[in-house]
Amino acid sequence: RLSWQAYHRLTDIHGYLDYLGETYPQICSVKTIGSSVQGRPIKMIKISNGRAGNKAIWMDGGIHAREWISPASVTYIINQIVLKYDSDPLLESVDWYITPVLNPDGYEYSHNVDRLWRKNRRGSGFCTGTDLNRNFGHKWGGPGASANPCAETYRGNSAFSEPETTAVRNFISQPNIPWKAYLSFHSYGQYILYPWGFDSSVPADYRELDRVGQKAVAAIQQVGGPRYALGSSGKLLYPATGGSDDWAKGTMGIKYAYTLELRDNGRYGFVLPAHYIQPTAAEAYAAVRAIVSEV
Ligand code: 0X9
Ligand code: ZN
Repeated sequence: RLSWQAYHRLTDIHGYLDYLGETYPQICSVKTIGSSVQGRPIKMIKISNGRAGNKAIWMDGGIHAREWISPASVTYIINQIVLKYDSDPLLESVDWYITPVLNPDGYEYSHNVDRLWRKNRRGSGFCTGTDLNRNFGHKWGGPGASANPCAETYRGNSAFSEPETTAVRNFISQPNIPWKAYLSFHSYGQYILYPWGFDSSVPADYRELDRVGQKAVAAIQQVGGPRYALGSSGKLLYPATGGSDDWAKGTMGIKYAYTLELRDNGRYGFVLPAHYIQPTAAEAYAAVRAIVSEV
């Protein structure tokens, strides 16, 4: 129903999730976990055989509107999980919670109006939008997140001021889900990043995050991908507060929190030609498998 040779619009992606829910009702259920500023649904697919003792894994894509390879790769991963679920013990041992487009308004805006739009679509006029990856509630309002609504990294009015981030908080905060990993998909730069992002310090267990990250780096190379760089985002990139990964680990206590910055290395940047979807998504899936098998 979806192809991975072109980038798709929001309704096609959501239609694909609904199709999976209808076609594989024993393992797939689709839930709207919230609505965007402009009222679009934020859809999440849960893939599970309902077995007690499964690990819970969260994945999101499309926090940043222009990073089209992220929803494309996350939907590819969904497809792989569903098609191979019965024949793969690794996939079956997980309850997958996956939201391919966390910023649906921004995603549509990047298709309709401004290909390089990053933020959500809060407000209107000259300075629109909040950077959702500066709006999560761990060390919100610190370095690397602007108080200026005109900035690309505007942090919002307050932590979780946006319905898109609130939807994640509400879902993840539910009791009795044994979260093991939180994986957020972005582009570009070919990085596997772990906390902290808020400054250049690292968590006490960073060696373990690095060990598992190395497995992901190796898995990507094994499927013919490039060598992704691995490290804490505050060191490898820049300090930036209010990210989803820091909140997942720092506030929610989810040990394995990663941001995957997919292709490319800057040649095309955010405007990655569609023929790169297939290899990029395949290496993202390999990285996910490597991480999940270690957590
Ligand atoms: O700056 C970001 O939000 C991410 N890079 S992007 O080019 N996709 O915008 C990196 C986020 C890393 N994590 C934290 N800073 N917490
Ligand atoms: Zn991003």
